[in-house]
Amino acid sequence: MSLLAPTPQVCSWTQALDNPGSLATYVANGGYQALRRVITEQVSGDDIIAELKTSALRGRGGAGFPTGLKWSFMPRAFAGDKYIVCNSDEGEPGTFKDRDILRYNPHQLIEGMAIAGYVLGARVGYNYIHGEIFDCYQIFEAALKEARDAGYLGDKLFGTDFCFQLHAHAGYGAYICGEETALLESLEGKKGQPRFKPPFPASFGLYGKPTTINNTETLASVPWIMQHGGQAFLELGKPNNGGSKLFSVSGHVNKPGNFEVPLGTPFAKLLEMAGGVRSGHKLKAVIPGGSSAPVLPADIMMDCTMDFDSVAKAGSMLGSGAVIVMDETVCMVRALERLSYFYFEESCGQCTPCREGTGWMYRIIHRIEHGQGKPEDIELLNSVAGRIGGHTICALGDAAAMPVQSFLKHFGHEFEHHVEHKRCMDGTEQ
Ligand code: L3W
Ligand code: SF4
Repeated sequence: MSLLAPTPQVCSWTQALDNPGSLATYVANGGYQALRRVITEQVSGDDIIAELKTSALRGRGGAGFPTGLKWSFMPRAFAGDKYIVCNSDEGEPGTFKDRDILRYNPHQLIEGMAIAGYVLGARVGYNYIHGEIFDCYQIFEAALKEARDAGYLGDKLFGTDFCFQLHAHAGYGAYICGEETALLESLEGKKGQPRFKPPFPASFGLYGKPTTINNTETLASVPWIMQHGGQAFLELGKPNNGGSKLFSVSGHVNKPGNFEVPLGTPFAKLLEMAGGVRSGHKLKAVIPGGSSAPVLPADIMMDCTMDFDSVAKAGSMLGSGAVIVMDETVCMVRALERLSYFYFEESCGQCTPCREGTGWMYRIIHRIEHGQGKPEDIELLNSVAGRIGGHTICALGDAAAMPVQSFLKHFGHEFEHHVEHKRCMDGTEQ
């Protein structure tokens, strides 16, 4: 499978193809055939969902929820308005994969969304694109126009009665709008604040109507599954973790970037593909799934394979597949201070534990980092983190608490050193 270019096995897609994201390139490489087949042969929604379940495709936005199961929650017999929404609100620190699908392979996403519309009985879809990647919004808009002009979107597709309209929507850059219900609120023109769940969007979604929301990479994986079959997709990866996946590798590596590898690939192999740890330095720690995922020390990561179940077993989350690599020069107190500030800034403020707790955590870490920490601060930090997780409307609260708990668990000695000596372990004054 190739998520970043319409041709498989293209590693350096921008060099290999003149215009990788164009409709002509996509169609020349088999694009829109899956959509044509399912619509003209009237493949049943049940069969397509069964294929997705066989594929073991799991959500690529962070939660890893099984896509076939999610689609099965939609009341498909319901004749009223229903929606398919793509979450391209990529804002998780360390994550930069969905924007490259939008840039280099937008038609694969459009095809995946149209297939989803057909299966779920949605005649309208929206792609909500993060505000800070406006170039991607423009590229996606241009691809939508190409698809409409060529008859892949619109009324009576391929001469059948199926109609599907797809629109792009530019967000304004708030991280919280990547949470699915905040995204829906924002799409409705309201303040982007998460709703209580349940009800889940499958029963009460956009404008209160049944809605399925999937991540960009998830939906872009659907045409390949429809072309090659769920079993072939499953076999690309491993049981319960089908397919290949994009990993955004950043930090202290020689060749940061997006890498598409089968789920189950050893972390050591992925690190090697990213050029290894920058020369002369040693691996210290890795955040394997975006900033919300717990950090893991080097020895645990070097024994870990990159799939949802293995990373969970190792004590973290595969999340959105953003791999943040840190070498031995990183001060873990400084790194956590930076992360905590992000969650403090991005909390929407609805829940007291998150609104107040993220501020408390940031201020405690800030004073530890800046030589004003007190011995009781470390326990206080753990206690505040423990009172946020599981006590909020949405996962941002957990996402803010988990890094704190994992940094203290694996690198607590660095926090103690800062408190005791008012400086980093490498001797740097604060
Ligand atoms: C109907 C049920 N639907 C679950 C649906 C639910 C959602 C999906 C997964 O958070 C994570 C978060 C971040 N009936 C259902 C049901 N669903 N039970 O299944 O739900 P959930 O609540 O497990 O996850 P979530 O709220 O979607 C996502 C983590 O991802 N994360 C964030 C990444 C951020 C980006 C970005 O910036 N683009 O990807 C990274 O790790 O912390 O834990 O659709 O409706 N009974
Ligand atoms: Fe808002 Fe935080 Fe509550 Fe989520 S957990 S709804 S971001 S205050």
